[in-house]
Amino acid sequence: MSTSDHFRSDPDSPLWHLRYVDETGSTNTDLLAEADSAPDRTVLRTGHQTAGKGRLDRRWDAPPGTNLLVSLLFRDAPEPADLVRRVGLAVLGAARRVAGVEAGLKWPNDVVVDGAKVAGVLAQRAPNGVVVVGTGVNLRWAPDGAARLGDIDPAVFLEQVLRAFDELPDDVGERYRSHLVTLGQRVRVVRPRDELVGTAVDVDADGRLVVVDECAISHRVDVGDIVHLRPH
Ligand code: BT5
Repeated sequence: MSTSDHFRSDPDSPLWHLRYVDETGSTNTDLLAEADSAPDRTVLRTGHQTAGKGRLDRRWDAPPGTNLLVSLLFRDAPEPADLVRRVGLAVLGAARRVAGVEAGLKWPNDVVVDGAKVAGVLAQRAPNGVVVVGTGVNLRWAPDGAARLGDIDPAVFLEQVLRAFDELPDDVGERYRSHLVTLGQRVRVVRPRDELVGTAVDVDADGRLVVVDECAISHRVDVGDIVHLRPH
């Protein structure tokens, strides 16, 4: 089944163009293929992905009908890093409203509850500058070691994500920092070619994590996975 609809979170916000398909490969891939034609703020949700994508060619899993799987397309977009922050904060807002759960953000793109991943965000830019940001939010199902928010209708959760997105201030820098549980932690940064251990002290304007290593040398990390370590 495939449906389409429009949604405006309040009278001053632009329309979201909502579409739903029962099954597809990846909602991010689908919207990237429409980068030349789809209107700004197109939202594609699916009940099941057969090739859900994480970062760095990893997979995103969810059994059919269990979780929120959605991608948002933005024209004239700011930096992808800014949109990743916005979507992460919007998922946080929806988790608070719908499930009463206070989630946090883990650099670069995770939403966590008590340290366990409950959602991931993937931003991709098309050659024409359009940015597609996808998120998978665990509602009724989570893999081992991950978290889920509970028996929540994915469509209801999505509406709250879009509302929370529209309520964000123009500059989300401070809000993002205040929810970033990575800051101040001892971390191991696992990068494609090496690892780095240090303390995460800041995120710069480009979204890079600033890590001070044990020799007090400061590193700006743009790609990598973070393991939160116990303090010394
Ligand atoms: C992410 O990647 O966290 C980005 C996930 C984005 C998924 C959405 S769903 C809608 C849209 N369409 C797509 O095709 N993708 C987006 P990353 O940080 O690389 O995390 C991927 C890793 O998380 C995997 O290697 C698994 O270890 C783990 N994982 C897979 N499914 C998971 C789940 N449901 N919950 C928690 N962890 C999961």
